Amino acid sequence: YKPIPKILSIQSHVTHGYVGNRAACFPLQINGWDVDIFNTVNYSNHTGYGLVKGSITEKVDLENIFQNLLDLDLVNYNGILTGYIPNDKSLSLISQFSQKIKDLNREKKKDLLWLLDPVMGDEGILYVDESVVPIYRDIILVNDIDIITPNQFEAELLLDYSISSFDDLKKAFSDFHNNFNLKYVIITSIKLNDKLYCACSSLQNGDGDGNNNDNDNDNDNNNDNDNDNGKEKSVVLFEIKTINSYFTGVGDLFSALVIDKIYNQKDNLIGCVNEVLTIMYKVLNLTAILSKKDIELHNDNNSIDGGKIGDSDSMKYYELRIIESRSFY
Ligand code: PXL
Repeated sequence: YKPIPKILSIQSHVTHGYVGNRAACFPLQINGWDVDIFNTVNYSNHTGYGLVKGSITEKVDLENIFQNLLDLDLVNYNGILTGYIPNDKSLSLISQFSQKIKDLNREKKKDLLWLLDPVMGDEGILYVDESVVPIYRDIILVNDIDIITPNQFEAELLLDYSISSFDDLKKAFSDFHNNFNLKYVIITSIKLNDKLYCACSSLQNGDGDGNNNDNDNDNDNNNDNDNDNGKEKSVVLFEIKTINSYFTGVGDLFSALVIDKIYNQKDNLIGCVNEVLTIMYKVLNLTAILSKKDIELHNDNNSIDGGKIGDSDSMKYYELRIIESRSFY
């Protein structure tokens, strides 16, 4: 008997729609994960609607819940996935508890993968309190995080410089590996020379047993092996086919799929990202098709063309079709 893998997913909950835990948990469950769900906020809907009601999980509840999981020895996890965390206080506590859980598993000779998605915002707009920015820098420095998945805006916030050329991108990966001590880094979306890419970089110990191979994705644009502090750095860019709309929760689904794939095929970051991007395209494509159909069905004026941040009338048609996409994961 081999128990199914267990993961603790620490993200937002929304009653309506699919971001945070609502975007991540179902795909993980479909892939056979036993998902323990911690909700960092309990909101009506995501912040892109312009109007949000609900609450942030109080510090005292957060501490009590995590401490009780520890006291009852319920933290036998194979993975921790941290996403949307609304402020600095929650973030500090969550990172302390996550590190404690990682240490406890290590004592039991169990390797726990921690994927940290530094969810802060997108395209220049913050959707958490700005107090989290310096705390994310600190906790990535001091904790044993295996993978981070910032988008371009979040990577720039963490590094405190803009990434606007391929040279900047190379420097960004070097800084993440060397200064932040990270093995796997995925910049989930980045615009360079008017093209959209997903860029990933992994460190190997220079013994060539990792994955420096070409992969079979047509998107594979640039495979750049570099030497970082004596370790091989393998950088790959995937060009992304864009769909003309703003979707929310895309990064949350992406990170959930990455931790699933990397858990099942360690050291093959490039292959995993390749697989995940293929799934993401199918999900976004289906979402766009079904959004259009819903607008035709329910809206008298068919002028809505894409979800716009702050505009609930359009946003409500562009929730990710997490359930309809169930065969893709
Ligand atoms: O996908 C990021 C995200 C997660 N959770 C909540 C959000 C957003 C983005 O708007 O509002 C509650």
